[in-house]
Amino acid sequence: MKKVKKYLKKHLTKERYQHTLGVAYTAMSMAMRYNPDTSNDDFVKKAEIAGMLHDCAKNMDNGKKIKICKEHSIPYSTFEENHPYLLHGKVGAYIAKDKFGVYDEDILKAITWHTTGRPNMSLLEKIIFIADYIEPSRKPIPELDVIRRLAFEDIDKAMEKILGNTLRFLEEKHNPIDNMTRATYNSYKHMRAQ
Ligand code: DGI
Ligand code: FE
Ligand code: FE
Repeated sequence: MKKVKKYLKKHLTKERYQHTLGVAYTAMSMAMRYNPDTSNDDFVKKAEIAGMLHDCAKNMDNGKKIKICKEHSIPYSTFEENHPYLLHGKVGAYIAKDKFGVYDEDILKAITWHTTGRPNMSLLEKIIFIADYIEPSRKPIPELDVIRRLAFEDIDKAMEKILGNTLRFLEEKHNPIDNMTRATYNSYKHMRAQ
């Protein structure tokens, strides 16, 4: 973890580093709450690693992100090509693996999908997605108080609410929306309708 922290301090802005620590601690708290095997802390440790690394490629310039994707055959959509900031998850997972030897697929997926989510997310993926949204240094967002409570009470409801609010926010700002973000939202909405 020392090596990871050193890398992050070098490559992230001060605010982004602070956010990263907040996500890691929040993810660990949620992992303690939802730990599928309470006889050990493996899951909590995974949440810490995923949280620490989720935004490791956030401050990388867009050209470099595209270059890494091309060089390492990481598939990306035309939408992502036109909005390369959406690629920081995929590139981040590559760095986690290549630079820090993280091979756990669940951790790599949690990093990969933390921005748009995806249908059928694992528990760890949901935890990172939610921790990213609710960590203590997040600027005030509508309904943050409700979502923070839901995060520890009903994780799927928290997912649905975050996705719904994110889509509303993007639509209000007339920002284009990635199909994956919409697909993720629909999957949680349907889950509730069943
Ligand atoms: O990297 P962070 O800022 O910590 O958080 P993030 O990786 O979740 O990125 C958040 C931003 O991504 C937020 O402003 C909403 C935006 N976003 C999420 N889905 C989409 C999207 N932006 C566009 N244009 N389209 C999407 O589908
Ligand atoms: Fe991010
Ligand atoms: Fe983040």
